[in-house]
Amino acid sequence: VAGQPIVVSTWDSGTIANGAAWPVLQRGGKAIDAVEQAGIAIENDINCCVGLGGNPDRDGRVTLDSCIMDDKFNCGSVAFLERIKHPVSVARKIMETTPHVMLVGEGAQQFAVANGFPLESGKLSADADKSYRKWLEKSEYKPIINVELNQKKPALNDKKTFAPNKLDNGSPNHDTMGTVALDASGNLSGMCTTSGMGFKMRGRVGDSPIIGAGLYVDNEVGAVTCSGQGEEVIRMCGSHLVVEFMRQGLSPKEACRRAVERIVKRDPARARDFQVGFIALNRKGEVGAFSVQKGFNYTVTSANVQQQVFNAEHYL
Ligand code: SD4
Repeated sequence: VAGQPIVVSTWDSGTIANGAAWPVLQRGGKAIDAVEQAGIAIENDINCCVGLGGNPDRDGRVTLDSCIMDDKFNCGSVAFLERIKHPVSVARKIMETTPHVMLVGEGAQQFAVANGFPLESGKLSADADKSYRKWLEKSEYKPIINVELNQKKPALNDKKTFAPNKLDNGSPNHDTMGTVALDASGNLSGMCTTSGMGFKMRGRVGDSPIIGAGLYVDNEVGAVTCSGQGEEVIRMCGSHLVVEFMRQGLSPKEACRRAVERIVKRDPARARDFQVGFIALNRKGEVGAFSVQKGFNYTVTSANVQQQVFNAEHYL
């Protein structure tokens, strides 16, 4: 269906991503180009959770995960990639020029360098360095739910202690950028890019570079991406699950809600300690989102809404 282009990104930092994607869509460009621009823009931004300025793993090294998918099930992905500024573009290069979908670690870096991506210094950003030093004082691996929960825990009667929800630099921990877009020709694409959970084990890979987990696009149905505790998303094939719910006729929001419900139901008590939030865009240009906890938001840009941040409804 040719129609109105639209781009949707996770979190309110989605304004940066959408800000780069929208001009591409507005001039009639392709969704795949729009989402790549979204990824590049947020990877250029210095923040806790995406790109080389993000928080390191527990050995003090920043390792990046990203993937991209177009309207024809073409996809590319990188994981555990170090010292390369634009993992989303490396993922696209893998998609377009190799017989593979996914490259990781040293091999991904070698491929990137061979394709002209500069090898950066590997030095932590000032904020990440500060957060890492602070983290080393206790060296505890505690995923953080999200910034809004800083003031308020979900209504519970148990005595579980929650990790603080802000890093020392004031940034939310969960800030993986996922972007899905529909272009004027009616084609969908998506991308996801992240530095992963801060202070993760070395070698840990989350959902964000995994096709079907952190991102999935089926041009006949819709495009979905997510943010949050990657392990919980991987075990349910989260984004693919949301696409399949939409295929069955559910609205984007209801499809996201059903996937969240699946994740929570596995262990409702444990679900109080993590966040997962999905965003979905169907081929008609309808948008929906849903999260486990309060505090997940997303940014929508289209000719209709201009650019707006919405709070997602949540399960708990
Ligand atoms: C991960 N899903 O590595 C990512 C984390 C995230 O904002 O969403 N951070 O599990």
